[in-house]
Amino acid sequence: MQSTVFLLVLINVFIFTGTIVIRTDPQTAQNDLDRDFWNRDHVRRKRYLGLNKKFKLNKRYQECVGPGDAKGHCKHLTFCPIDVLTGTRNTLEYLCVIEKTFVGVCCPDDVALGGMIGSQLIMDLPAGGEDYDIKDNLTGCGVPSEARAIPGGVAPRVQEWPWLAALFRPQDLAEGLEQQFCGGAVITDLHILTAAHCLQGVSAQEIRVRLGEYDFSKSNETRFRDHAVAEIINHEDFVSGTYENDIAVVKLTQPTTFNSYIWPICLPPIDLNYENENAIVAGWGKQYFAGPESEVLLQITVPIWELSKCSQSFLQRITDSNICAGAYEGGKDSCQGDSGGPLMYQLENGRWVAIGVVSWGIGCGDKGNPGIYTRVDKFIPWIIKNTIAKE
Ligand code: 4AZ
Repeated sequence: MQSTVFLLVLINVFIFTGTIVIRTDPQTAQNDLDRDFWNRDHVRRKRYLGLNKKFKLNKRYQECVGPGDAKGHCKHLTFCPIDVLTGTRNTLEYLCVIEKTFVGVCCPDDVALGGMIGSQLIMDLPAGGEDYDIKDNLTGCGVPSEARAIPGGVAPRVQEWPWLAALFRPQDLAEGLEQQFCGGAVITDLHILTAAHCLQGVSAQEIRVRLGEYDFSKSNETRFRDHAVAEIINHEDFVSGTYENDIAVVKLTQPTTFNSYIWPICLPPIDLNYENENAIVAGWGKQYFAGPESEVLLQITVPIWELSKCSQSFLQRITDSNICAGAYEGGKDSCQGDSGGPLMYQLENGRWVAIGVVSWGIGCGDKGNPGIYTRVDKFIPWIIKNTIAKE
């Protein structure tokens, strides 16, 4: 993370090199009201976050045989792109029961994947359609912990980034080498969104994912959790020469538990235009090109460039699957080690969405060279296929 101003204040709100890094007192989460909140069913037991009681996941349940003897899975009717029940003689044959609660239909697999469009796909995720409901702001993805605090409870005073994940090699930590090699973003309790270039030639066994971390130098902080990795899923069309399709999912061996320090970010709505808007990037990466990494999570606000201006600035190909962001005057940018971390944008309803994944750049913070990010909304079908549709 690179920026230009210098250390100013250090009273629970830390300002590092122009990067405002905000930290909450761990004790604020310990009060009774907070505990009561975290113990409620919707927080502790839900794997994916639905924001209201009627929430249905666009998920494949048990295997079944659909119309035309096609292999399929039981799904909620609304998420099956063809109406299985019309034009079918024996309608009852294709009904199925979902988790002893709902009646679903046996949706043929090829239709369910090939035919899905953005708005249907997005329903699969914590960020799904109804989930953007502004009225229901106590639960769900992308809500910073201060907004999740219950009325009357002691809210953490400052914002933090509970979806920030750090990818590291345990061996490196033991040897006191740089603490982490890439960032990532929690999108479900089992899945971390990151960059494919971070994981080239890396095996699941050799890395861990640290969640809930803030300051690597403080080993007595108990809020972080280290997770082993079950699977690394790199985008199959990632091109190492050009960094096209620089996106990956890391699947944890065990689901994490959401709390004040670990919480998922939303995936973005499809096709929003972010040009000339501000976003925030956060990470433990280098503070300037070839400089030291930061032990403390840093963040910086960066304007999003018009794509046409951005592609004029680079000889390399910038596509509409990229977002470019960085201060026009230079000095504010992501840097080595921030890769894989999210470019975060706050929707009008207050939810944070991961609109980009830190991918590459020429140097860090150089005037005229913004940071290049993978544009997440272009990969929603891929993310779904490789996360919740896979289970
Ligand atoms: C890197 O090497 C890297 N300035 C990441 C981001 C940027 C440059 C390099 C953007 O991981």
